[in-house]
Amino acid sequence: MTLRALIFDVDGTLAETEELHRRAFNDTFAAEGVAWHWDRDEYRELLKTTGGKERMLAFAAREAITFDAEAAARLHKIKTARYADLVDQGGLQLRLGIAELIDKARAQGLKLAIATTTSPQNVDRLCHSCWGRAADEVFDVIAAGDQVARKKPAPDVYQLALQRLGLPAEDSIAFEDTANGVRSARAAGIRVVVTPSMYSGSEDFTGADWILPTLSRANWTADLADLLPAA
Ligand code: XBP
Repeated sequence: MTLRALIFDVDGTLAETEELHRRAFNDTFAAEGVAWHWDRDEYRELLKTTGGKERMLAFAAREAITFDAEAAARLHKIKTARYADLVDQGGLQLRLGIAELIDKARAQGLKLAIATTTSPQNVDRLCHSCWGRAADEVFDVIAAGDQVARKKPAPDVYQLALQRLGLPAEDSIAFEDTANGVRSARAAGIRVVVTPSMYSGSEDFTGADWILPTLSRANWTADLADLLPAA
């Protein structure tokens, strides 16, 4: 097998963004007169549903609140704008090892891709904040959000990333932080490294090929070091 591409999840994997997403949801609810507030324990539970619109719909269904896809889309638009403002305020940092791995992969001619549940706009804001560059200047391929019919844990977004890369699953490695992400990558036939994040630490990562605290070079196992681009 020749490694040709690295495919990254975004939220929780590139950076710990979920607290900003949670704030953006709560600010939106308050601004729109919606009497919902998601604390951390509630949000950990709600994260089992991937995608912001889907998450609001799942919450409303659980609470037996009348709320439809149109209402979810309207609130989500406001939430996305609020999230962009929060990211633009700065303070987000790439997780340990990410910047170095991406630099080295680029230098060695590997393709770099994104496979995320969040929107392309949010990926772009994060790249501007963390790299000072647009997302398509950092990544060759971006597969995101509503570009696929079924969000993670379905394989769709990873299959779309592979299709856009023009590569078979065997030539890639995925980087994830959640059980849903691991299932999605594995269902697409891609080997996956998981680095648990602040909200996903207690999840069951069965199926992951590697579980590491961070992507820092010091944490790589010998077999991973044989595959990934090093210094
Ligand atoms: C994580 C998610 C996202 C964010 C919210 O996505 O589940 O839903 O919490 O994003 P990933 P949106 O880890 O796959 O990047 O509100 O933009 O959907």
